[in-house]
Amino acid sequence: MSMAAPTAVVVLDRGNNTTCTVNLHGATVVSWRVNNQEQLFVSKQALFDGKKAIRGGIPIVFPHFGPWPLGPQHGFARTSRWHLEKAPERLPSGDIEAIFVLMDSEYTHQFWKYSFRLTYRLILREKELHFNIGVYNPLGSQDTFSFTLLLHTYFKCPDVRKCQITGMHGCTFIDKTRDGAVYQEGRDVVMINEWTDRIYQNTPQEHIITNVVSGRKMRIQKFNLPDTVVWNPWEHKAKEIADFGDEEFPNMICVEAGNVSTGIILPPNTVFEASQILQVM
Ligand code: TA6
Repeated sequence: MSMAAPTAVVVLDRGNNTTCTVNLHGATVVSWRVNNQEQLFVSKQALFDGKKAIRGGIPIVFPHFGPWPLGPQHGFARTSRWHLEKAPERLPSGDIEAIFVLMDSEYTHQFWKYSFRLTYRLILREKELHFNIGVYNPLGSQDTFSFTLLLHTYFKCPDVRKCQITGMHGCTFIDKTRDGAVYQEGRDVVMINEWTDRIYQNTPQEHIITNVVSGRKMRIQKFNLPDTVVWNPWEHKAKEIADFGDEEFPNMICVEAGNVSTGIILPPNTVFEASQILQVM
């Protein structure tokens, strides 16, 4: 008798149609519904074959943001099978908590020799989703390693051209649409009306995105994640992405909290912690 594949999806259900769904492939949050309103974008072409990163939701980028000579772009965390360490549980506050873990394995060692342990704790509140990430270099490990880390969040929106993103004014950014040239943001709010792929550095802890789902605002708070990537492939690049619909680019905006400008150096027996809070306003 063949054993059924273990459940690949974990649902945090707070009631009132407020839920968060996590695919164990990459511990990718693939849905966050607040009073039955989906806040995240997942492409209709997204693949769930366990081979490719899921196109949408909140992929976890570790241990390397961007093209990586040692392995897959954006690292292996988003294409690894994570373990559910703590099943969804209601806290005294009424919020729902779940914890996911990824440890080094034969799969990860083919790219990166280091021992590590990633913990990913989600807390679903009434109109907020909290993320706490721990990166551990275990006791007994001989090696110091460095890594970059980012939450690659795809927010859903009716029309990206109407979104305004606060919190970038004065920040230096690397513009990947202009060969990685470095500029300074002069605008109080960033708006998107073309292919946009920018790594804003040392950004404030808070961003607000206007005109997301139902014309609401999304508040992003981030801790120990000093960089913010803003991405929309626009029409031309969207056509080049197989698991992204040609007509989908107006309905998403990636605003990604990360620590990607300089590698985080982690000696043995130490931990790096970072967190993010998303709030529907
Ligand atoms: O976060 C922006 C970015 O680095 C873009 O350059 C684009 O490559 C995007 O990530 C998606 O990357 P992926 O490997 O998921 O196709």
